[in-house]
Formats: sequence, C-alpha cells, structure tokens
Amino acid sequence: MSLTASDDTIAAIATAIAAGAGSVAIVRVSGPEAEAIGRVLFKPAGEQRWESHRVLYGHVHDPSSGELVDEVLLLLMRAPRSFTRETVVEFHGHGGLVAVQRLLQLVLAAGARRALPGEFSQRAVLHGRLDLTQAEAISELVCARSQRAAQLAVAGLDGGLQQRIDGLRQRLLDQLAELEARVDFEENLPPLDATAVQDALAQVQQELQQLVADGERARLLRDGARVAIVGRPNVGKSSLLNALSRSERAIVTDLPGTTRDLLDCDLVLQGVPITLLDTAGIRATTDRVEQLGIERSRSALAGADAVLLLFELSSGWNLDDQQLLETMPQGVPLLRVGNKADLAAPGAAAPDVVAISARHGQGLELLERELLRCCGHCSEGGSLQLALNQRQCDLAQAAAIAIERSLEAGRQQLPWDFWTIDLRDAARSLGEITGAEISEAVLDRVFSRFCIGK
Ligand SMILES: Nc1nc2c(ncn2[C@@H]2O[C@H](COP(=O)(O)OP(=O)(O)OP(=O)(O)O)[C@@H](O)[C@H]2O)c(=O)[nH]1
Ligand SMILES: [Mg+2]
Repeated sequence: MSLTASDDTIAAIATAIAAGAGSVAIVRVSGPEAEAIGRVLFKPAGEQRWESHRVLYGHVHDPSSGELVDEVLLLLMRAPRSFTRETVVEFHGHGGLVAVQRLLQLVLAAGARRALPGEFSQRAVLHGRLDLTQAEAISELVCARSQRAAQLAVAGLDGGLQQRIDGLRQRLLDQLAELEARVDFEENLPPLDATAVQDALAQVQQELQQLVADGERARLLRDGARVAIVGRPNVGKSSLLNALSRSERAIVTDLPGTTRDLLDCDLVLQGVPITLLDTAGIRATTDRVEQLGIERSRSALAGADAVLLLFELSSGWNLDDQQLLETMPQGVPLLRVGNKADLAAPGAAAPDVVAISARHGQGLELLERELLRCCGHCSEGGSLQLALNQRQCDLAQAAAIAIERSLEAGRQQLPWDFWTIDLRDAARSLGEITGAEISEAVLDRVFSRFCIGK
C-alpha cells in the first residue's frame, strides 16, 4: 500500500468509561513518543527495567505538581511488535470516570494527540499489520449483539474474508494479464481461447454473487432489527414486551393509557438481535401527557424495521384497529397479532393473524418465528461461515457488474482492450475491499465509523 500513516503520537482511552463500572481502564498511546511519554508520567516501584513486552508496576504522577494520580500497570510494546507496529504504551489504571480521564489528560499534555475514531486500527492497516477486512472485523466484533454476529466477525478477523477476496482478485488479474498481453503483443503470443477466459470470468462473477447474497442474509444477524409494538390502549402491548423479554420491564395494569413513554428492550431471537419497543396505546385523548406519548409512538414507527400491530382477539378486530392500520407507515413489514386468545373463542383468528396470549405465554414461539420471517430472516443464515458487511457487499456487487460488462464485450466479439477496461474496474473494486487498492478518502471514511481507542 502506498498510503502512509502520520508520524505523530496518538492516545485514547481504549476501554468503556462509566462511573462505578469497569475495575480496569486502559489508556493506549502509540507513536514515536509513546515510550518517552510513559517515562515522564510513570515511576516503577522498586527496581524494574524498561523492557519491551514486560509488565511494569508503579504509579503515575502529575509531573507539574508531583501529585499521585493512579496506581497502574504499564505495558511497553516497542515497534514493530505491537498492534499498530509502532511503539505502544498502555497504562492499565483504575476504571470508572475520573482517574482514567485525568491520566489521558496528562498523556496529552506530555505531547500526544487525541486519537481519531479508529485511528489505531487505521495505523495497523497502513503498516500492513492487518488488512482492511480484518480491521473492520474487529469493529464488528466489538459491536456484535449476538453470538452469531460475533462468530461471523471472528471469521473475518482470522483473515478468512481477505483470503477469499484476494483469491478472486488474483484470478481476475491472471485473466487480465493474458488479455493485456494480447492487446500489445498479439502476433508474438499463442492465440487466446476466448471461451476459456469467459468461463473463468463467469466463475469469479458467480462466486462474488454468492458472497453478496450471503452478506445480505447476514445483515440481519449483524445489524438486528427494531420492532415496534403498537395498538390501541389496553390490548396488552406491555404484557407482550414482558413476555418476549421474559422480564417485568414494563408496567402492566388494566387501566387504558398506562404506558406513556417509549420503552425499549434488547433480546436475541435465533441469533438475531432485536430491539423491542413498547409504545403508548394510540387513541384520541385530551390528556396532554398521553398525547405526547402517542406522538412518540408514531415517531417510533418511523424508525422501525417491523411493526407488531396488536389488537384484542377476544373483542375482535374493530373499526379503531382498522383506522390505526391505515395510518401505519408504508413499506414497513407489519404483523397483525391478536392478543388475549385465552378469552377468545377457538379459531377466532383470521388466517393472517397470529393469535397469542401475552399473559399466559401462548403462541409466542409462532410469533417469534413469524416476526423473524417478517424481518427477512432465513434460517440458512445460521450456517454462514463468512459474511461481507455493507461496504464490502457494495464493492463485490460493483465488481460483479463490471465483470458482466466485460463478458458482454466478449459476447459481442469486441477487441481485447474492450474486455480489459471493465476487468480493471472489477479488480480495483475487490482491491478496495481488502485495502490492497484504496484511496486515503475511502480509508478515512471506513475508520471514522470506528470507536475511539480502537
Ligand atoms: N386475559 C388476558 N389478559 C391480558 C393478556 N395480555 C394482557 N392482558 C391484560 O390486559 C391489561 C392491559 O395490559 P397492558 O399490557 O398494560 O396493555 P397495554 O396495551 O400496554 O396498555 P396501554 O399501555 O394502556 O396502552 C392488563 O390487565 C393485562 O393483564 C392476555 O393475553 N390475556
Ligand atoms: Mg402499556
């Protein structure tokens, strides 16, 4: 890669920060001044040598006042044996909010610059320690909300995606080399078997299309879905949230208008992370607080990937339910759910209604299955080994389309150089997936989505 990392020293808190949470916090420093900064701030207890890849124990003092700031472990990893391939110093101090922020301030005052989101990983990529797909997999692992999403991220971390894409790119480049040689020296070379080239290209294209399809299927596993439960007051929305999350998160009473504010709850259904939203029952009301709650219900609908429209099966689908259905946002998958089936006559539900009893836990398995289907989940997603993320899918798709144009040039028996233009585009797109061919602007865009300290 021709791009280079900037040569200053960067620092950030690499662990989550919250008062009272996390007994250890890490400040990570990377760059040519990392060790010098460590030596200014940290005093080892007793006789300890500053050796690479050894843990030192001691204290951090504020150099201006001499005040003791924290008791820490210091880990020195001299270049190139570190995550960024630069010299890295990690201060492992106490967690929480205050001490670690103070430590970072001292590191910055001693000459480091605050790292941008993803900047450590970006340096790791620029120094050839990771390829782009591996760096993205780290981010995906940290963000994973289900076991399946974590498994897919780990497969990427291992370099599986890079090898797969690099292999396909290599096969394109092999064909491209043959074709380009013919463009320049056709008369000196044995004739090229156009059918064999087309077969080879079609094979690469097909494998790319399969990867794109798998990536789409994995999207739900990785990104999850926001599901809003809506309906008239008292139909059992909060009871359903409690039943699905197996908790008593929401207040349930027999008074219509109980829920006033949005309530969310995270759960995992068959490996898919779901954020379930309980909303205020929608009805005409003069109560100001309830009106505000209803406005929030409506705005929750706007951001939902799927809607569960709940009604009372026992009293039947009525005009108010119908009116509510008609105000639902277009294009968002919706499931009609008839609650209080325990009070309804058997067989009361229409064929497109899922009958449940939130109070008695009846019909919930079917509801979960229908909900996942409604969100576009298919069970084969469980067997995926590798999955491209959205950025990678878009590039793989672009490569497949460019190959198609090249195949079309072949079908029209155009000269070799018409084939090569599109093949070069395809190879470039695949190179952008792994970072083998990438511009600084693209790199900055990818890493800006990472967390700080990564
Ligand atoms: N028999 C029966 N009662 C239920 C069932 N589900 C909920 N209920 C009762 O219906 C009443 C209303 O339940 P909630 O869950 O508070 O209803 P809601 O839709 O959240 O109501 P609002 O927040 O007011 O919009 C409570 O008394 C529940 O116990 C059910 O499946 N069967
Ligand atoms: Mg409620």
